[in-house]
Amino acid sequence: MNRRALLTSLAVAPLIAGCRRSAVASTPRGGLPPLRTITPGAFGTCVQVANLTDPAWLDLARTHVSQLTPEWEMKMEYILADGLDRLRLDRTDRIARFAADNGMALHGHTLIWYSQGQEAFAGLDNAAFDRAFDGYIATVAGHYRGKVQSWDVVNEPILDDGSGLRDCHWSRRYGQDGYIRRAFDEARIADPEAVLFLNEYNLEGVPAKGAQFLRLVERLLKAGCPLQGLGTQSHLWIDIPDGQIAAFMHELAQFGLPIHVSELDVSLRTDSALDLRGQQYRLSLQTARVTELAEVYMRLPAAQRFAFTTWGLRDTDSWYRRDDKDDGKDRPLPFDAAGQPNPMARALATAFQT
Ligand code: 9MR
Repeated sequence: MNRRALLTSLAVAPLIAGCRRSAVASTPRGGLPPLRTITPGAFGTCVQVANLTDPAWLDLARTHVSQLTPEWEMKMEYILADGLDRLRLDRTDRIARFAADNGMALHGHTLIWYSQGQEAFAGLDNAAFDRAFDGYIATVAGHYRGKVQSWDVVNEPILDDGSGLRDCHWSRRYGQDGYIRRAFDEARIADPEAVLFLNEYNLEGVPAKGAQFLRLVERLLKAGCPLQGLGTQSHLWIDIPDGQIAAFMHELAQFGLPIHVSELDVSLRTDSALDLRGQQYRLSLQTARVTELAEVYMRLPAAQRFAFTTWGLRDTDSWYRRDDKDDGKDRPLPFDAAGQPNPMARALATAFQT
């Protein structure tokens, strides 16, 4: 298949080239240069409104970050918590203001996700469902027009084992490709300028899922879907075989579209209680995974290096540290609880400066 040829007609690269600030040289801090100054594209993190009143988070973010992704307050779980008639945009408005005030880009996350919206959309007849689906995208993407520069229009459409696409309340109404295409078409209308992404996880670690994603992207583009960017979440794990991350990224790059490493973290945990490998060894494996990802990102053509986002800054900010299995020792993110660089931050800085 010739994905590059397919893409030559789409010419999306110039679209994002203009919205990027050039890297600014600045003084290393604590031995680590501000990541936003050395990352091609943007260096991003996720954010919750609660972070905006945490002085230590603010200091770290203003030093290293040039792009924000709302972690959950821009999802249906928050926006539709009071139902379809009373959209709650207050928290994302605060995040959007903070991003604008601090010269950071805002990445919208996420419009349509299989795991959200069931309750609000339950019991609607077909016509009401269509009005609500299109209306949600029109209202939310319309509200943030000019404030977000990019959107995860559809999140996580692929089954975990890569055997196909998920069946969900959206696919039951519009079909498995159909809901994705409809969401992109509506997002394009609501915000003609934003770069529109499809976002998915475990693409590097589960080859069958990566392959299914590539097939979906190819189908969508052939069908004329206004898909303009590819988000690979990169919730990696330490035992992904050497070379597998780079192999997937090479495939992904063949479309010629901007690539967003959109939610990087690498938990040190493994499933087996019999796994006795120590913390230092696990950190060395984590460094190897992150280095492979960052190095392959660096080898992408400039116009395809959209942004490199970690799913939190400090280990204590991570969703992994909030679940039942957490032992308080995991170090999935670039900074420790005190905001000091972890090996991950140094691995990123090394790769971005090479
Ligand atoms: O980190 C997010 C967590 O705080 C939320 O409770 C959860 C549900 O909204 O989503 C988490 O973020 C997910 C992201 O939106 C999509 N990819 C997987 C992320 C981790 O679960």
